Amino acid sequence: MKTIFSPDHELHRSPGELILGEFSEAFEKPERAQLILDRVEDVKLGPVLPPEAFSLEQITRIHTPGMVDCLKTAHAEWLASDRSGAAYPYTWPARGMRTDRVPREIDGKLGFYSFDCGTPITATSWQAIKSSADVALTGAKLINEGESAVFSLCRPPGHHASTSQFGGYCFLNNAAIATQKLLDDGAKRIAILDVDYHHGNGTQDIFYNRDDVLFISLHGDPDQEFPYMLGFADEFGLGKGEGYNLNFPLPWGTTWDKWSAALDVGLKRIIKFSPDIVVVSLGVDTYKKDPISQFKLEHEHFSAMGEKVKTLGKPTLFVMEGGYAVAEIGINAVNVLTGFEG
Ligand code: Q9C
Ligand code: ZN
Repeated sequence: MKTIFSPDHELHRSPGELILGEFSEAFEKPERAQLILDRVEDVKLGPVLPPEAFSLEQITRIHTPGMVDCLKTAHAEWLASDRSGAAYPYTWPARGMRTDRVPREIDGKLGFYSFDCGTPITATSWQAIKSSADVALTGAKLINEGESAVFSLCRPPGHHASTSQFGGYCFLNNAAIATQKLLDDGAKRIAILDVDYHHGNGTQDIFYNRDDVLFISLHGDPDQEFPYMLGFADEFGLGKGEGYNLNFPLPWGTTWDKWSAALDVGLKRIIKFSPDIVVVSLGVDTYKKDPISQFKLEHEHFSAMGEKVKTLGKPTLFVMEGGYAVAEIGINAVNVLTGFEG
């Protein structure tokens, strides 16, 4: 399997995040991508290729121009307002407030286009964010050219980002952008399988009204876990999209037997949908030693996960999402890929 990777991911480095009431070291850090790449090379998964640079139009198929512009210019505006360090939002449009206009000042704008305070923008973040989307788009292009599976080693991750809000360490929704390209290039139906520990709220929201994209997510119950306000079992899609969204919220402590039973149900739904292509939002924060997560998957379960996805028999694009047990992130992520390859 080919891997798409860009060293530009290093240009995004969060100075820290607010956790348990304290400003602490960020979990989403550059070492993650490097260790996954090291493992790809160690097991000789296949060639590692750089991304192609795609036009911004491919990104604005999913995200609003205003949001994209904010990601690009926020840090310069931050500095121009006499700040230093990374740009952090701190206030958001609450119920009853105006969302029909974009605030003029940087603090208002950051709040308008985000939904949490854990996703700061540095001077060089945009280049990393754009490269991550290009990594996903290049993977999509290779699938279109006939590859049966590609690994887009994206960083920063994407599945929490919606059409117009970044958050949860995510800026652009790489999996959604790749999915739209696959459709634009001729696919009729795409299934997105999100196995990250956290609900892919951005991806769900982006495709919630559509029947050409089936979104399936297994994740920590939002009654217990981030993002708390989406990802429940009664969210089935709306309008044309009704029946094309399926969530499996699972409790803290979930082990492979329960997790894989839910996956089997999700896979059955995918088979019934008969997609042309499967996009996997590949987070490995379901691992038992993940520092911010509460599932109990072990190394071998990631291989078994890949084997199960393989049974779909569809061209498959793997898009890297979360996973914060950094020392073992390479083993877990690449086990899914080698499990898939058999
Ligand atoms: N106490 C992804 O995995 N905050 N994003 C967690 C923990 C946000 C995770 C706070 C977690 C976002 C792509
Ligand atoms: Zn996650």
